[in-house]
Amino acid sequence: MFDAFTKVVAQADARGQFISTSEIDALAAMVSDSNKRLDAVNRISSNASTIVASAARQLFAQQPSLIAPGGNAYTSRRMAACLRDMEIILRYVTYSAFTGDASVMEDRCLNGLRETYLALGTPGASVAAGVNLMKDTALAIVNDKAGISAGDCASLSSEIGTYFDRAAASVA
Ligand code: PEB
Repeated sequence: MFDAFTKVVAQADARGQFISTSEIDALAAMVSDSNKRLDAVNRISSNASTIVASAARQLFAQQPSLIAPGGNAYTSRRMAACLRDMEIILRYVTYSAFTGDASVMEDRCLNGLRETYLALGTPGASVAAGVNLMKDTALAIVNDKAGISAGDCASLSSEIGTYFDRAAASVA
């Protein structure tokens, strides 16, 4: 499990070189934007249940067969497992955004998840669709201008978007 700093160290050490100026510049940019990063993580974390519920409602509206008899989210037990899975994935996205590195999510959440869904008969493409819906809601909340001083969050938003994309791609 790396953060953006330890990842750079691991890569420099693998090359047997000092940390490069461009690596330092990239980390300096990250540090100078760190209040935005913490605000974004805080906004996603404190709205997690809204993000999960809204994405799940949209997913089941778009793919009603999931909640019809025989569907993978049919019965309260499977519905609960599905909502829980979406919350777990969202939680690892927030860890990745916090540390600026996806390795915690790759190692502890995504590694083997596709195989788990295959074994369970859970449609991975539908999980990916749910993750994409969470991405839309989460980024809308991150970019909400209300109650915060105006600033450019474009690169942070696109970085956070890549964590959702990775999660979706790993199960699709
Ligand atoms: C991954 N999900 C399920 C299971 C596991 C995970 C290990 C089996 C054990 C259980 O039921 O609890 N667990 C989950 C995860 C981590 C972890 C991400 C990461 C650390 O430890 N069904 C649908 C939707 C989708 C869904 C498409 C979007 O129709 C999910 C939600 N996951 C789903 C369902 C089950 C499940 C289990 C329904 C139960 C399947 C079953 O028991 O038949």
